[in-house]
Amino acid sequence: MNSEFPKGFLWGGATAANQIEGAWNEGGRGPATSDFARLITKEIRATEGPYDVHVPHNAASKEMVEDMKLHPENWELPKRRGIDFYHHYKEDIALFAEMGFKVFRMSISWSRIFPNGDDDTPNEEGLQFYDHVFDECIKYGIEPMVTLSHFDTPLHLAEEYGGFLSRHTVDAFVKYVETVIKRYKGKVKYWLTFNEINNVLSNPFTSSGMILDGAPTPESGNNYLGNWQLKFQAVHNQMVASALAVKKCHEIDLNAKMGNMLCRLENYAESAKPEDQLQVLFEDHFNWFFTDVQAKGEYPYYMQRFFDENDIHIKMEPNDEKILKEGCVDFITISYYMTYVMRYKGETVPKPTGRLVSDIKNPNLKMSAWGWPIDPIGFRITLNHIYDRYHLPIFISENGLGAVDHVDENGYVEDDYRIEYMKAHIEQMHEAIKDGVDVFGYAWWGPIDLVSSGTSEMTKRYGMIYVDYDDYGNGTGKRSKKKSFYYYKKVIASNGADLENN
Ligand code: P53
Repeated sequence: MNSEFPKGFLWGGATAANQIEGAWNEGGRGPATSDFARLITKEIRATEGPYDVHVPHNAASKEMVEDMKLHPENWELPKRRGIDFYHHYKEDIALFAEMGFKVFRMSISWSRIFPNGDDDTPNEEGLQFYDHVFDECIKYGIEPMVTLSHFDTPLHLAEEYGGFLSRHTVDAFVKYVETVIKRYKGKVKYWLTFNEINNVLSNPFTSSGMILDGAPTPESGNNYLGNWQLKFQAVHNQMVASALAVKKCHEIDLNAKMGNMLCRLENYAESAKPEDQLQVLFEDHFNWFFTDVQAKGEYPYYMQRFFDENDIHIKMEPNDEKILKEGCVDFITISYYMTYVMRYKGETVPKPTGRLVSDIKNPNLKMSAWGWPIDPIGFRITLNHIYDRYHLPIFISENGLGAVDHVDENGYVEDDYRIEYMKAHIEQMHEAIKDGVDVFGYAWWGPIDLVSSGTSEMTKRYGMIYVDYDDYGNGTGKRSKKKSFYYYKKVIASNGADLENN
């Protein structure tokens, strides 16, 4: 038997409001960008290309959003439905408690609190909903960890201000943050600012509320994606918003802590050629950049040359550098799913790819059904790299496997593939802890099946709890336990000492 994990290790699971809640127009909630992210099925990917070049998941025009408002029947928009957590939260949290969760990572839907994002007063019904959710968690001794913004910018801010391209959105965000931290003081100890903040480079619409003037096609969507000037300006504004959120958090609640959230991309060189290794360095910079600013409070040296030679001019306000310095996060969180392979592109000065899944296959790794390479050892490597760089406590805010499940008539799924993935990653996380890395918790992504972020599919299931809905919202919504439910329960009960699948 292995030794145990550190005492008080926070085992649990992670979700996001836009992928579980549904009830998109109930309880006074206003529309958010996620309500306009269409279903991208396998068939669509086969004809139109990989999901991360798609509109309007990653980019949307005013015309497109208008059409979705006027003719919703022409579009399949699953995030509006989620898994109806809004009406099932008691049942779902009870199931998490049965697995022994110590932490539940979730997000607040900003437009449930401020329907337009920038209203004068908050929506009391929205505030009450999260009171109920947190109370339910606390009842079972589950610590809520709350993401303030997880890919669902209020639509009004996107349409009228271009989302985080505008400082108006920064001000609105800070007011929202102040409102929820005050309201939930004593209930919520762990906060995260922006989910996968680096995702603005790939999904500027859903994550930052950036909206196009002209009609996008997959092609112009890509051109837009290549507009680094706009994207790095939005990133800057989000960095400032994040720092201001940290400051507010510390002012309001001395017991609360605020973390970042980075989609961690660990890159390998395709060969031992120095040029390939140089490409790794370039890509690493575009990943570390976000956490360097959020954890060290200043722009890293390596960005200046990239900005200069690509004609990128970040507009800063007089106090911005001071704000960044004063708003460093208390802990680091990452999502970890896969690793990437780099081949030299012949550039002296790099350009970020803005892609979420590597084009170059790693022949040494198996892939998920969605083409995501599975790399548990990469997890240990990445944890060491992060700790070496920041020396801050680390929380795994996401790790998981999206797979096609075959459910039997009793709602049971024999998901050994998911158990194997989980086991291998927990083992490597344990190795990292033994290496000396300070990891204080682990949240499995999607402990209950939910709508995929990238493709809006239900078919891409992550859960240990099965939810009876298909991609089109057909089904009873009934919850049932998969084999992995019992496995994770055992892992938690033994504090990670018993990882056998039996
Ligand atoms: P889905 C791409 C690559 C890595 C992480 O993703 C990503 C994405 C976005 O598609 O996002 C995170 O649902 C994100 C979650 C998301 C999860 O990974 O596309 O924080 O909201 O659901 C898994 O399979």
